[in-house]
Amino acid sequence: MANKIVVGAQWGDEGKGKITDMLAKTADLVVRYGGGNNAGHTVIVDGVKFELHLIPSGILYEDKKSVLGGGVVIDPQAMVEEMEGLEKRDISLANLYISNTAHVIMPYHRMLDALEEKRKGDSKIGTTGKGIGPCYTDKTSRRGIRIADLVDEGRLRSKLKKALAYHNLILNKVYGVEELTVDQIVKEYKPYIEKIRPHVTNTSLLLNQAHQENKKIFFEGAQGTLLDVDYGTYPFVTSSNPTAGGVCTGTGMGPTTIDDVIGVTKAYVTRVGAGPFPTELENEWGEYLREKGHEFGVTTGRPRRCGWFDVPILKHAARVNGLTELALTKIDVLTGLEEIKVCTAYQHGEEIVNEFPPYLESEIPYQPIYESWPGWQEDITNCRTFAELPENARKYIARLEELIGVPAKIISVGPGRKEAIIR
Ligand code: 2SA
Ligand code: GDP
Ligand code: MG
Repeated sequence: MANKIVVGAQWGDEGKGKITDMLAKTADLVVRYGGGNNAGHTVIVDGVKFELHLIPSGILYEDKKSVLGGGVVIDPQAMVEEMEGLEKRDISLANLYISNTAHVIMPYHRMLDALEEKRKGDSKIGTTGKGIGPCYTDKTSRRGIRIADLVDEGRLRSKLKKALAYHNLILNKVYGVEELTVDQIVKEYKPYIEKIRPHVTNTSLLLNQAHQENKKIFFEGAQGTLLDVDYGTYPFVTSSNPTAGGVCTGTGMGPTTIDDVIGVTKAYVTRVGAGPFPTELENEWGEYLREKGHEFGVTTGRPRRCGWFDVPILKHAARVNGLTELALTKIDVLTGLEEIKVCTAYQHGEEIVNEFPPYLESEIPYQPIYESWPGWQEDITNCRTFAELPENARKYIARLEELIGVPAKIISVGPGRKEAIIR
């Protein structure tokens, strides 16, 4: 019984939701291990679209357990809105489990996210504004409030009092904003707490017991490798570890319990938010990919920046995640192009750089070195075997596999659950 991680190999939005949903059919549990409602995972089942933010994509299967691990940060209001939205669409929440050690996003986290971005001006990160960074900051500063505290009013009040002693100073003295009170927050969160309470449990225990019983567990990554706080384009990153390493700390499962790591990558690259992006196309080709690929944020609606495929990024992702296979998505978006470019290395002044540099901010730009491949004109969305793909699409995929050194075992040719080639 193989336990698998589905991890974003680029800057997020690679199609992790779709791939998780597709593979979840064979899993018993689907688990989120990091991030929060900054994520937006799209799943299309029989033409019906679901946009998930906090709840694992496995929720769309009634018989799978959906688990939010301790590494996730949970905004109670967003959580309840998502739960109610699913219930309205007749999706059962009976198999939803929430870790008692996950940290809670408080109103002051959302406020600080917005205030800090505004203060940074031109050097802002371009966050989703959901309070993710300030919540993880409180976690590591040992000021955080966890789900186990949230569901115990006495503990919640005492922890809030301590947290507000700090945050009101910042809100009031630094930003000139009115102070928050414990009563105000408790009153606001009370209805959400009651809805969440029945789902709260020790998810590390639940997962390890499931593993002992040979159940199959899928870990659904949020964001992507280059948004990882350690292995991404720091400081233009999120505040968690979306990489495979985050699974262990984010779920309480040991590394020896994991068998496969699937790196999800688009056949081109997108990024939403600020920060370096060597292959970005700020021209009609970038516009073409954005329009044809519908590249707009699922959580914020922001237009995504688009560019050509970047091999050094994928080699980096293969290394830091220990990828065993690739899921190559949105290859259908490239249909119709005469020429497709692939960045194989960067020119940095006089130097040729073959590996993704840990520090991209430089006076001297990293200029992509491209090789060009001829495109194809045939519609590929109905292809279900590799052999059915046009010759130029097969050559493009084979070249990417050769350059990255990891096989593309899943090739997604459309957004729907069935639109894929499995090799
Ligand atoms: P944050 O809010 O603190 O995590 O933002 C920090 C950086 O992380 C990026 N980030 C994302 N990038 C891609 N997709 C994400 N989810 C949404 C989606 C994004 C949206 O699925 O489309 O709707 O805009 C996501 N979440 C965080 C963010 O852009 C910052 O660069
Ligand atoms: P995630 O955050 O990694 O789950 O990805 P998002 O849902 O944010 O963005 C991926 C988008 O691409 C969604 O709109 C998906 O429905 C869509 N998508 C996924 N795979 C494919 C594919 O192979 N082809 C096309 N055309 N769209 C896809
Ligand atoms: Mg997304």
